Amino acid sequence: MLKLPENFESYEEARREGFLKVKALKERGTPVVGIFCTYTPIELIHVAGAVAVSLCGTSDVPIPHAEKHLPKNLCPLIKSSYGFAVSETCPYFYFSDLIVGETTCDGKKKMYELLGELRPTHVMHLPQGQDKDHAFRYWREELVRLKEVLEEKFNIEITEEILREEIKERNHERKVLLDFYELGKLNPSPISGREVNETMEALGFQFDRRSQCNFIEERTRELKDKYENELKGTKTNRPRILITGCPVGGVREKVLKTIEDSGADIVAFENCSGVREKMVLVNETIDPIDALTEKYLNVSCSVMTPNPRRFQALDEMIDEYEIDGVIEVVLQACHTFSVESYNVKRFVTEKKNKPYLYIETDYSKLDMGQINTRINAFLEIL
Ligand code: BJ8
Repeated sequence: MLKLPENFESYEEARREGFLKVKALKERGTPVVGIFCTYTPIELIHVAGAVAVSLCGTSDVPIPHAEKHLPKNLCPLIKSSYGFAVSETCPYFYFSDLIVGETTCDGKKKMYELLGELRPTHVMHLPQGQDKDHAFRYWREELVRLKEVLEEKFNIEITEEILREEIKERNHERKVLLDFYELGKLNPSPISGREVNETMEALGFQFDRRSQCNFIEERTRELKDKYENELKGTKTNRPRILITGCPVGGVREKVLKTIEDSGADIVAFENCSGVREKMVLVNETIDPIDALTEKYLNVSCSVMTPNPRRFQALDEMIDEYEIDGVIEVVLQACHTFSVESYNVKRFVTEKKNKPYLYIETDYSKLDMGQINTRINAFLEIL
């Protein structure tokens, strides 16, 4: 069983410490922009002189507050995010000068209307597909509008030059993070999936981007050495699992920990808790707004119809990470991922000839026993 490093900062620790860091930034006059989604062109927020902080809720604690305004049968990520906001229990929301959301799923886009009553909220309208000619023009227009909103809000001019510099810097960060993720390609893997997931999500609360990169580069080096010196050439009977579907930050203990405690290694995440956004860099040679439009339009989320890029990513990842089984995690009432799961199952079992398990869950602990049983039964057949 792979152990977490001694200096490992859990997601919760990072989130808690981030409160003080964001407060200090605010006191120095740095604006804070709250975000929710991988479609957010984060480069524009950085060049506006702001820090971007994730407001995606991963706890069931604030959900009862949300259910006073929202239906019970709604995705827990949406209810948790809104519950933190409406109960004023999330300092990141409290410190946000602006919220940027996108019209991804129906639940989120309607929730933003309510959020707009609590904080200034700008919603980018996302095309529903990627391949029609006008999708690019439409999304580009939305990026230009966001740039103007940020310029006006923070009284700053975003020039082409600073945007180009930011794109380079962010591409460098993506390469560093991808290198870390790709440790999972080593067999046996030197890193646990839980560490990968917590480390990546904790980064959302660390605002010194240079030291973040240094930390990740150092950890990647350590783990490569560990593989070379201790693991290379050895065999393990732990099956290699790929996680796909919805973001899993809110079910980390219930699903990810159970998988690893039950004897498997999570070596890859094809979801927004993983490489989805990191695999493709922003083109540094063309107009920067065109480049960002292209980059973010092509995120392979199930809110797009059709969504061929997800299947392409699954195809490549199952081979490159030597996957033995795929587990899809869908959050309750997430219709796009839930409907798409039929095709994912067919693709994984028929085209890739790999076992597939579908788990639909929420942030409560009620189904822990059932999930445990299903995961153990699935691992038995691998
Ligand atoms: S790019 S995965 S972060 S939308 S909130 S769609 S789980 S019902 S989070 Fe997402 Fe952006 Fe896509 Fe990634 Fe479903 Fe819940 Fe909606 Fe959700």
